[in-house]
Amino acid sequence: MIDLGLIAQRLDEAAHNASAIKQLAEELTIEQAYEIQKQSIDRRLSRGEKRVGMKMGFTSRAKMVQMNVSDMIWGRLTDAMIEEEGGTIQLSNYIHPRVEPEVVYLLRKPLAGRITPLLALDAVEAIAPALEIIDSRYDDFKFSLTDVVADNCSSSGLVIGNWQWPDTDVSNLGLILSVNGKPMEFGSTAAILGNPIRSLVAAARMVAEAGEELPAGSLVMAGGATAAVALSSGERIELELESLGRASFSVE
Ligand code: OOG
Ligand code: MG
Repeated sequence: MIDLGLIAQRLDEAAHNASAIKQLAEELTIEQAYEIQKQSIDRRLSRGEKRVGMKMGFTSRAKMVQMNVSDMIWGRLTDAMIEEEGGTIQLSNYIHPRVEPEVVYLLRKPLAGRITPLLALDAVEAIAPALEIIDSRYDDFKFSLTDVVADNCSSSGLVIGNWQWPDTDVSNLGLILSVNGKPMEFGSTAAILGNPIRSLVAAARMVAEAGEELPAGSLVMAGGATAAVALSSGERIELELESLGRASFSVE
């Protein structure tokens, strides 16, 4: 018998203490991996954190190729993960953080189950440019699909730019991720499943498969549009997203 609770504890402690652990030796099913994720996030909730939504992972080819994983995955977001837009993060709070450009949806209605893109859009209150800070708890950022699911999909932080109206067309917007003013990654929101709204559709389906729903007020991160970039101290990270705006933070 695999002790899922013990693995959840090890992953939670690794995240809490910013210290890496070895890749899991156990052969997990995907259901067991999601159960570990749930239990490790429950530990955070019992320390007073609040669920604020969901993140989608591997919704673009760029991310699948970079991490050598080819299935869509999802993780749970808590309020403690939200970093101030334009603020500064401390590198010492992370193991080996990376940043990636995303878009984030804010829901005005609950979503769950099989829905059309039109229905998904109808539930959107606002859309914003976002930066996700991912920080795998595994040595060298190396993992299998079940390892990364158990580790809450490397979820660590998010920075949200200004909210825009939900009718803003985000299907194909150019984006630049720069470090200290130097462009590092170029891309388009179309890299996210052809249109990021499809990520919201998938989020509603996957959350329902887990017996949950996305309540009104949830944030849904659509997934990285380009490969992620490793962070170092002294850097200023900025995302410029055509017609949506910017999001930025500094690393100390
Ligand atoms: C896993 C998380 C994937 C995304 O946007 O595709 C993800 C990882 O790359 O460590 O956040
Ligand atoms: Mg991401």
